[in-house]
Amino acid sequence: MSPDRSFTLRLRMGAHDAHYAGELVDGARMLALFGDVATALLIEQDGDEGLFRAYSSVEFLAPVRAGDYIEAEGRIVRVGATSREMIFEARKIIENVRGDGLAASAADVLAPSVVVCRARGTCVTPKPEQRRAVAAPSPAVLTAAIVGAEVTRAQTPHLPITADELAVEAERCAAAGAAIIHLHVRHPDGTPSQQTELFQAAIDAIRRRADVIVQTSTGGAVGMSLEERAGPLACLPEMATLNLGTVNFGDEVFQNTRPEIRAMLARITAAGSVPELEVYEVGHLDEARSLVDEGRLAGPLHFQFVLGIKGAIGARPEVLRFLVSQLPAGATWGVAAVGRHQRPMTELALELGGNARVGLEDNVFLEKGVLAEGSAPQVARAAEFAKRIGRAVATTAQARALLGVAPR
Ligand code: KMH
Ligand code: ZN
Repeated sequence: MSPDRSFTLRLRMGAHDAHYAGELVDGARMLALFGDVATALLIEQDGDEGLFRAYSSVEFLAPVRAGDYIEAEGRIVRVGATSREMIFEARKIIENVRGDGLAASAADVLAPSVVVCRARGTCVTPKPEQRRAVAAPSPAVLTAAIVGAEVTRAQTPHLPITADELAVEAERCAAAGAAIIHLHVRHPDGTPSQQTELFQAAIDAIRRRADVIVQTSTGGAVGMSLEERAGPLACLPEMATLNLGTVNFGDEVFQNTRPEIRAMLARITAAGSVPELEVYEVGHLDEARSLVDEGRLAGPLHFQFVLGIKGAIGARPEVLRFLVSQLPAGATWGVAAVGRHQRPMTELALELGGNARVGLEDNVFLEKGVLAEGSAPQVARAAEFAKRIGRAVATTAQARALLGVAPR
């Protein structure tokens, strides 16, 4: 079973489940549901029911009463030789409405659903009982967005600006586990630029220090023309971003009209660059499908879910899960979440089998109130997390193979 598959049970809590006063269902009932979910996951994974060994955390977050419908979902997040670590979530999707003047049968569908319990635990399938070979999870591709277009030296003194500074930071990030450097450049005064010459100088400086995939931005900064934004493509970068739609970007508008998207894609293709498809809203996935249907884009498709930009889609676990559920078959994906969302979304993406982008472009902090000393410490933390959950960190060569970037 791939680490991005889940199993879900939906059932109604009956009067016989209500154990406490006020028709309250005991928390242990949720754990019994997780036990059945875990068993199904183990059967899919190993062809055996396995055994539940331990919960490492359980949180009860909202009451469950007789008459409620519960949806219990689990997924395997780490596969060891015999251990299978899992995460679980139980949600209330329908509840009876109790109130004066209401019929006893009154009930509501809850939208959004209410999370009633979350847990993490480990199951074991002894070797002799395992009836299938365990497929190794794919290595995690880490991207470092080391500068961006918006962050200023006033916000963080650790922002690299010159070609040499960008190259030193790229080398540190590569050593920490990054296979891709998402690159913007700046004029000497720190203002954003899409000039070919500045990109070429930065790419050359990076190449002298590190073997990484350089992915140039074609987003540039809000307000730049299409022509200006295409500047780095003259450097024939290995990868380039393709922004799939117009969104509010804070108080500004990041414009990517449909004709502009098509014109930029044509230039990316002409440069021989592999596009990374930047998704800021759900409909952008449909735009990618249109580009495939129109014969402008061919697989393997690689998506980046950019979450938490003010005015666009939020950085929440259920949002990420939904976006992943809408991916075209065979696509690879990553998450770039901004600000305080960077760490939790990175970790969820890695648990769901995806990839992640960190770096000062999206978040200048390492911890609350503690500036990151460059992007490398954020990369190192993501790499440590990936290894802790049993995923290797992709080398640059592995990332090229996974993303369809020609070997250098
Ligand atoms: N600076 C943002 C307006 C990209 O690199 O392609 C757009 C951006 C996306 O950074
Ligand atoms: Zn960018």
